[in-house]
Amino acid sequence: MTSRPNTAQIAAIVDEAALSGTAIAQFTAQFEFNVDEAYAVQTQSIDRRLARGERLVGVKMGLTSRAKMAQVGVDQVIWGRLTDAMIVTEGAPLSIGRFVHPRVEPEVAFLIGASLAGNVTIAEAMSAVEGVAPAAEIIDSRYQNFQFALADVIADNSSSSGFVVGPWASPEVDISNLAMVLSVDGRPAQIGSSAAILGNPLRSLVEAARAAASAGLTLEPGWIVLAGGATAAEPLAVGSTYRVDVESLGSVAFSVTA
Ligand code: 0L1
Ligand code: MG
Repeated sequence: MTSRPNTAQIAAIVDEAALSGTAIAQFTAQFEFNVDEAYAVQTQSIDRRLARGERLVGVKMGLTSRAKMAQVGVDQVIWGRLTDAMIVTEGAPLSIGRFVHPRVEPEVAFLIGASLAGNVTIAEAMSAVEGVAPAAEIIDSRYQNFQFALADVIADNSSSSGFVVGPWASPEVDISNLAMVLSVDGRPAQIGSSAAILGNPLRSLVEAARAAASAGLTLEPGWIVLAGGATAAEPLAVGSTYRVDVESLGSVAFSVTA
């Protein structure tokens, strides 16, 4: 173990790794680093983005399904912040030149219609939702070999990198058990159910309200909450097209360029 940098210095390291698309070593392999410190780092790294002009547009929940936990060997629900710079426009090609080793996973997105924060019930969470949509999250761990421990991934804004959201549907749609398929170049690569997301993606929204409040944040009207991947993620390859279909909600697709 070497002497450790402070949280602001660690925030600068993860922020610069994300900006330059350069892989870094896990912090937990170098010094003692706990979850509270990791969330402090996440806040400070996002503050650096906001200082550069980015805007907070929501929250992502991570590792909300067993498939996701198994893929990365971390078994706790985590969260991160979404900024406008992470928005991928549907239909526009996504250039992955700035990423380290990007992957994509099928998700359900919530559009927040009324402020939500703290310990809320599923019914309260539901009544704050203006729309639900199929979504794809592009994750990109900044750690070498996509390997990390819990505190590392939290400090890295829970691998948040990009997201694309399909058409908004009515919040009246029952999203508790919808078939979800992630296709690569027209072939199904991952098949799952929205029930894999904490039993019901609305539970993930409840967790998002609690998590945001722990950092002094409120889920604001107009914000997006990504409920988490229903299946393991697939690596992105230049020239390929990725599509997420969610039963009753529709689909969202994007293509990848260098
Ligand atoms: O569920 C997720 O969005 C994943 C968060 C971090 C773990 C990963 O990079 O796969
Ligand atoms: Mg995700």
